[in-house]
Amino acid sequence: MYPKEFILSLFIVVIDVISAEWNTKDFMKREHSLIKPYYGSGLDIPFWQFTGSTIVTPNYIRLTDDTQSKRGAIWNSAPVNVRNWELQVHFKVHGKGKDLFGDGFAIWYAKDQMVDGPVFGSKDYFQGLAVILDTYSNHNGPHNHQHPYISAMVNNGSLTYDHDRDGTHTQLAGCEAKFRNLDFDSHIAIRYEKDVLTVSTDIENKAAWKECFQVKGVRLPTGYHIGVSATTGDLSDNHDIMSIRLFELDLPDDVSN
Ligand SMILES: [Ca+2]
Repeated sequence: MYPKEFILSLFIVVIDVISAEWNTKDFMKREHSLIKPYYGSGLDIPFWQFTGSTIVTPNYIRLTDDTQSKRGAIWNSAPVNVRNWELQVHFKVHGKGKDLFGDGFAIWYAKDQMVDGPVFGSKDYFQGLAVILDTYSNHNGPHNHQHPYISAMVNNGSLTYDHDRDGTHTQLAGCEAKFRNLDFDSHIAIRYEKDVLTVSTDIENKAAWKECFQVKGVRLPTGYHIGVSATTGDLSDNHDIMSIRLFELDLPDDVSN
């Protein structure tokens, strides 16, 4: 007969293995992740650079505060050489505006980093992927979706992001998502697996991912950079990032004999 403690600890180990299964298959890449405490031993954040209005606090990184005409960004200095990945961003968009607020932020997987510009704080005619969390509708005509709105755009450097149309003519897909001024944590996951792009949110306080959209046949090279940028204009909001985690996906089919 086993002592009670042993059985209990065995039970806990089994529970741990089940709950940790996701983490043991997919590996968080420390050099592409940004988690607390942000600072290393010195004054630099290892692997990350920031620009513009960005400030780093112990608990969050504020890309813009709730004032007009700000641009801020944070970029991962290490190029991503992982073929299949999932990027999870814990964020908070909040401000005093009840009906008028903006402009939003963008999560990047792009060739150029640290280049200031008009697309939610980063450069236009970019090369790579932008997942845009747009809080303000610039569109004056009849609208087919509400804001806040999440969309994805892939660019080879030839396309411009058209704010007047909220990027609708260049987007791959999108979904409405009420992610602003929430009292609980909000997360977005961008999964890029075998040329399939899936964007999901966890913004309903359910600790579960809900698919926003999925697009097949998305071709992205390796070696680009992860970044997040935000902007305010006439309207404003705080755009805060709590964490960024990049996981390398361990796909069974990748194992070749
Ligand atoms: Ca907009």
